[in-house]
Amino acid sequence: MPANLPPTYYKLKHQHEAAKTDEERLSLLEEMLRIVPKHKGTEKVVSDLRKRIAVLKKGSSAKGGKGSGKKGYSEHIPKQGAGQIVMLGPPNSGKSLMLSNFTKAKSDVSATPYTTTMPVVGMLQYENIQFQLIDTPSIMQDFISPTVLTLVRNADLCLGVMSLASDGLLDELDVVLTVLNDQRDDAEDGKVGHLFVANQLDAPGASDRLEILTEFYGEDLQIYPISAETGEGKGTLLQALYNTLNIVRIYPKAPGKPIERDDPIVLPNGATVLDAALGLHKDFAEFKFARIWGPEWHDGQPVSRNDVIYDGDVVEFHL
Ligand SMILES: Nc1nc2c(ncn2[C@@H]2O[C@H](COP(=O)(O)OP(=O)(O)O)[C@@H](O)[C@H]2O)c(=O)[nH]1
Ligand SMILES: [Mg+2]
Repeated sequence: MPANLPPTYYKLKHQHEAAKTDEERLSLLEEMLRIVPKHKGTEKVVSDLRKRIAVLKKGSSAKGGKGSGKKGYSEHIPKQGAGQIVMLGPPNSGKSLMLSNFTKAKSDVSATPYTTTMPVVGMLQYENIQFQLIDTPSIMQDFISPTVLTLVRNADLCLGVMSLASDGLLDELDVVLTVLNDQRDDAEDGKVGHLFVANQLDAPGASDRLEILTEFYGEDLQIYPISAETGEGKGTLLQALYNTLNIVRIYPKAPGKPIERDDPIVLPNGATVLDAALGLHKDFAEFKFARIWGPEWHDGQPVSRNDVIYDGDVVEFHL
């Protein structure tokens, strides 16, 4: 019986085949298991995934604490979706609750500090695209795991997660800023963007602490007050994440077919018509001509391959 698996499943499967470490494999298998529709036709796939996950889990606990050789997560996590966003913050700021409440992934949430010991990946839906959101082990003054540093360096965007329930808020923010500044010096292109959330807006005393935070940092940092618990502020945050990632969504249109805006090609801001063609498929690189729709253009106007396209444009390629 055909399983009818969603395209994302095959994408993950492909990444799983290319994965270099058991940790990567495990997290991809877990993600596959999460997204597989559960019905009669997928029973075999599901049980196979469960078995493989069990085997990998056993393997990693058998390796124990010391273990020689390379351990997975000091390498980076393969990027998925429209941008990789790495959360960074002190213990108990609510990183794991954000991941659990804002994505389909689950990360252990607990009032016990340092509950999160490994990065956890989830997909964060924004309109018609998804960002990859990564929960990380908490950082503190004199210890940051090398894993977290690697993730920060490779991220498209870092999201500092602070807690409005904490009296140590300003000191904690100092630690996060130090890490971000150090990493920025090391990052290859020197510019990993960052935003902050002031989480736990629903906690007692939160608005007083937010006022203090804004007074000290409101001019220098982009700070978004949210509650991972109630979801307050989430919409504004998502919009800000999209803007800071500096990407555009382009909609391909087949000749003679109506314009549809459900399945965009995501490209960096400043991308050209040729980039959009390549984003669609490598065969489109040789297109004969292209027409475009959008506020910057006349409807259906011909464009050349080096023209820069804008967020929301619709492009029709003729081969
Ligand atoms: N009231 C409230 N509690 C929160 C919020 N976010 C996290 N918490 C609580 O804070 C504690 C730590 O959360 P967790 O996500 O594990 O923090 P992490 O260490 O940053 O991953 C847990 O008890 C959560 O339930 C929030 O927005 N509002
Ligand atoms: Mg956590």
